[in-house]
Amino acid sequence: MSCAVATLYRENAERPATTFCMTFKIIYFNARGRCEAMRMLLADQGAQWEEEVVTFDVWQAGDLKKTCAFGQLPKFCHGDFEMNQSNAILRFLGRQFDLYGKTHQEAALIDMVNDGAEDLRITYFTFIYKEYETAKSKYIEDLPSHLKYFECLLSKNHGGSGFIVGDQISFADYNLVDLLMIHQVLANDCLKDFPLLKAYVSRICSRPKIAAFLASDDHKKRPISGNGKQ
Ligand code: GTS
Repeated sequence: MSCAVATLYRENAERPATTFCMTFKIIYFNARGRCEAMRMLLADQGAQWEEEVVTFDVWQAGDLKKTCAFGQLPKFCHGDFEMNQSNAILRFLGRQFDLYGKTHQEAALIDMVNDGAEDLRITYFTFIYKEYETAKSKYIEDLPSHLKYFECLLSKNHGGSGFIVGDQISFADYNLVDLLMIHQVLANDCLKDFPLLKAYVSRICSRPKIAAFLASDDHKKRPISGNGKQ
C-alpha cells in the first residue's frame, strides 16, 4: 500500500500547485479530532470538500484500514491521490493553497509551531481517551505550562497582533486555533492569562468563511472526540 501511495504522489506532484479542480475528500470517524483544522483551512480558502464518515462497524470490518498507509484514519483524497497522517495532510494543503510562509525560514517556523501543537494534541488525546475521569483537574491545572509557549511565540510575531508566523495565515494557524478552541471547551477560561492567544483565537475565528463554517451544523454537531468526551 505504501508503494501505491508514493506512486500517486509522484504523479500528482507534476501537476501545477494551482490545480484545485479535483475534489478534496476527508475520510474519518464522526469527530472533529484530527480533521477540524483541515476543515477550517478548506472552508477559509473557499474550497469544497466531501466527507466520508466512517462508523465503528465499517472500521472494524477492516477493509478500509488495509488501504491506509499506517492502518489509521484520517485518510485524505484529492482526485485519485490518497494520503494519510493528519499533519502531512495539513502540509499538503499548506503547499496547495500557499499557506506555508514566504521563505524557508518562515516554513521552518510554521513546522515548528505545528509540531508543538502536535505535542499538545497528543497530550490532550491521551487525557481524553485514557484519563478523562481520573486526571481532569490535573490536566487543566497543567495547561498553562503548555500554553505559555504559544503565547510567547505569538508575542514575538508583530507583537501578537496577526498570525503565529509571518504576515499571512498558514496551516499552523488553523491547527493551533482548533487546538486552543477545544481546550476552551474543556476549560472555558483557560486563556484568561494569555491575552494574545485569546485575541488571536477570536481574530482567526471571525474571518468570514471560518465564522460561517464554525456556525454551521457540520461543525457544531460533530463531536470533538470519538468517545464524545470534551
Ligand atoms: N499520526 C496519525 C495522524 O496524525 O493522522 C494518528 C492517527 C490516529 O491515531 N488515528 C486514530 C485511528 O485511526 C483515530 S484518531 O486518534 O485520529 O481519532 N484509530 C483507529 C485504529 O485502528 O488505530
